[in-house]
Amino acid sequence: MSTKGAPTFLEGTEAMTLTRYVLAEQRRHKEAQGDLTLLLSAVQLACKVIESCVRRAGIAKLYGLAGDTNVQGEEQKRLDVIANDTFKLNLVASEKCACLVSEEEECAVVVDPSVRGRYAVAFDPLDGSSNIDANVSIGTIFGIYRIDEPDKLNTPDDVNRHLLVSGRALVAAGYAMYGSATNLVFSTGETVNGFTLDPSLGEFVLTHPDMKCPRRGSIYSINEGNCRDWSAAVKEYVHSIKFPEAGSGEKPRSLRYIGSMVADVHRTLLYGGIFMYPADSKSKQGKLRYLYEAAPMAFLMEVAGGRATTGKQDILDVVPQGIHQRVPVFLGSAEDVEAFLAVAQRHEG
Ligand code: AHM
Ligand code: MG
Repeated sequence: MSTKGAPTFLEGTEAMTLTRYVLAEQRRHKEAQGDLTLLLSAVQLACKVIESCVRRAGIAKLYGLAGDTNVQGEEQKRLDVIANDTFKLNLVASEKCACLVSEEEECAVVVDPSVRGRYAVAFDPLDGSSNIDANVSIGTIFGIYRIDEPDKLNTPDDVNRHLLVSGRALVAAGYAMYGSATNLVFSTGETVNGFTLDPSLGEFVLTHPDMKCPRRGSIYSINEGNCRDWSAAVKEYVHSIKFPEAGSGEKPRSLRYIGSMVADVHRTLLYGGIFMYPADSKSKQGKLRYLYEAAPMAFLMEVAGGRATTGKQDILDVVPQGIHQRVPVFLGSAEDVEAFLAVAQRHEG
């Protein structure tokens, strides 16, 4: 075959990398100033650094507790602390952030005016901490908001006014999953795209363009150990999918529960089904935090055609009262979430 006149590429360089993708998106939006592009580069780099620490954790003796507890009263693992510092340093260094909220920090971090940008990022630097030492998939979750008046972040009230807003204000959200491969899935609201880290290139390559959550799935995902404390609605719904009515043509669903939200949501996005972390009689608000767990995942799920609800309202419509607020979470295939909502609404009466 003649290659006369054709550009020559080194092997691998034709791939649509995350860097190229984000630049192409910036060019498509004529009004864009490139700030979000630079911020996403910082997120990408932070995820690569965290992935490298996760991969070497056993050898570099990074497993185990850091000896401290975070604002949720949970023991911090060494990797939790490393991931938090990595994310924070990279975001601040981008000079595109005005403030940050992290699962591992009690208060919002306001960036010094000399390097302050116009975005807020809420993140869980290493989600699924209980799985770290067992080498089970864990991840990083992030949500990005625009701050209209970054120079007016002077008091805690200013910070709350900008941060305690519904997930509908998200301009981008995503997660990295450190699993058998490392994925970075993100959206700026039009499509959800999944990238896989090619370790030989050190680049995230587009492997899952325009991800769509199937309308219906055959998997349910919930910590069944909490069933004693569930509401009557959750008990009834879970029973109904395990014991479908005779003659309905339905088969009992399969249970898959990893205990890392990132991994459970990633599978739900790909295969469909429903992921649930409900409120129960012991945890009245549920377990998952709004700004850096529930809202970013709900944003991705809705863009991918799925649904995400607290059981009473769409997760994206919740306006949190505090930066670490928890909410009940039911998300996944639209038809499965709607079947749960039908049961929940009947119980609400
Ligand atoms: P973490 O942020 O401290 O890791 O906690 C959140 C995690 C989620 O990844 C996961 O969905 C959930 O906690 C699992 O909780 P449980 O062990 O109660 O089932
Ligand atoms: Mg978490």
